[in-house]
Amino acid sequence: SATELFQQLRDKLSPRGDVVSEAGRQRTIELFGEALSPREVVQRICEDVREKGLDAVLDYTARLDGKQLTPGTIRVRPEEFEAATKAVSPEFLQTVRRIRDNVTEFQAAVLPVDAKVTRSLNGGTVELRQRHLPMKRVGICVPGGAAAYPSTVLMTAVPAKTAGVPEIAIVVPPTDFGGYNDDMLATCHEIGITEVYRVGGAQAVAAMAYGVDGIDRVDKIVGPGNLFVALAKQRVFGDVDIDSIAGPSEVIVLADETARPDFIAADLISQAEHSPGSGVLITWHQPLIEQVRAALQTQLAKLQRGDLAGRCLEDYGALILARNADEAAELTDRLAPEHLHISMDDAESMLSKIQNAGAIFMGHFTPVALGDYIAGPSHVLPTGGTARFANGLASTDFMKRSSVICYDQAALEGDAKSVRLIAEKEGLTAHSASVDIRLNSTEN
Ligand code: HSO
Ligand code: ZN
Repeated sequence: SATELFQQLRDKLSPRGDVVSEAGRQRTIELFGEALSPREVVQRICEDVREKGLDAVLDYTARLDGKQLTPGTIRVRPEEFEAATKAVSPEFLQTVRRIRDNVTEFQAAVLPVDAKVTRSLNGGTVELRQRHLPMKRVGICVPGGAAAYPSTVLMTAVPAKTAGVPEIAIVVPPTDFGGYNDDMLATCHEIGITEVYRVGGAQAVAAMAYGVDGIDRVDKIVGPGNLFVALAKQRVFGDVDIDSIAGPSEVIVLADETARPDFIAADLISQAEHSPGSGVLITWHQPLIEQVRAALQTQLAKLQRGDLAGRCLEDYGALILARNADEAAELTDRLAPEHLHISMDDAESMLSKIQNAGAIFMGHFTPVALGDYIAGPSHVLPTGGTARFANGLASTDFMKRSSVICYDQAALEGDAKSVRLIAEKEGLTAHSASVDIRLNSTEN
C-alpha cells in the first residue's frame, strides 16, 4: 500500500527511523575502530567538540571530509566572497536578488504581530501584552555533499534576516559543492551573510551548539543535512533550539480528470530526482494511472538523473486509485506529505478537505519547483509525516515571544483574594505573602 511504501522510505532514510545504510555503517567502523551506530558516533563527536573545541572540529573535518583546515581557513574570508561574486554570471546574481526579494516579501507578511489586552479591575487596570523579538544569533546548516544548494541558503537565511536576526552563521561542508563553491559563496555575499564556516556533519552542529574558538555559540540551529547532521541536531536540542528534523523529499499529487499526465509525471520525477525522494499520485480518475505510468517512462528515459529518480520512484513511489475525492483526501491527510500538489481545475475544493501538508501547490501551473526556488515560502518543510504537527520554516521561527504583565495597585487588590485561594491550595504561602505585603504596606 502507499502508506507502507511511504513508511519504508521514511524508516530507511530518516533519522527518526534510525536505520542505516551499509555504506554508513562502513564509515562508522573506520572512524572509531569499533562498530557504533550513527547515534553513538554522533554522541562521541558532540562530546569531543564540547570538550576539545576547535581542535576536535578540525580533526573531524580532516578525518571525515579529508580536508586539512586551520583556524585561518575554516572561515570564508571577505576576499573569497568577492572573488566568488566576480566569478558567477550577472544573471545568476540578478536571480538571487529576485528570489531574495520574493522571500523577503512573503516572510515579512507572515511575521507575528504583538498583542495587547486591557482589562478593568476593581477601578484599576490590568495590561497584558505579547511581545516578539528576533533571536540574537542563529546557525544554518546547508548541505554540500552531492550538489550545491544556493536555494537552501536563500530559503533559510532570508527568513532569518527578515525576522531581524542580527547574527547569522552558515556552516557548509568543505567541498566543491559547499564551502568552495562560487554559487554558494556568491549567494551568501549577495544577501549579506558574512559568517560562513567550512564545516559539515555532526561536528558543525556541535560547534554551533556549544561554541568553539572562532565560532560563537548560537541560539538556534536550522537547515537540512544528512543523517549525522539530523542526529546531531536532535542531540543538541535543549542546549539550543532546532527546527524540525529533515528527511527525504516527498510529494503527493492529487489529480482528477482535468489533470495532464505529462505534468504529473514531471512533478513526481522532480521530487524523486533528489534521490532519495518519493512521489505518489493519488487519483480517482482511472485512466490517469496508465497515462502517468507511460509519461514517466518517456520522461525518465530523457533525463539527466533519470536512473536515480527512476529507482527512487520504483522503490518508494506509487500510483494509487482512490474510490473518490474524499477517500483521496483522507489518505493524503494520513500520509501528511511534505509537498502536496493539487492538480485539478478546482483545486480549492480539495484544499478545504486537507489538514496535513507542509506546502500545497494549487492547479496545473504551480509545479513544486516554484516553491523550491522562487515563490517566497521556504522550501524547508516538515517531512516524514511530521506535517501532522510541524511547520515549514518561516521568519516566525526566528522570533521569540515574551508576555508582558502590568497591574496597578487597585487591580492587584482586585485579584488578591483569588491568588491567596490558589496559593493556599498549592501550599505556597510565600506566593500569597508577595501580594499581601504590597496591600498591607499601602494601608500603613
Ligand atoms: N525539494 C527540496 C528542496 C530543494 N529542491 C532544494 C531543490 N533544491 C525539499 O523540499
Ligand atoms: Zn526540490
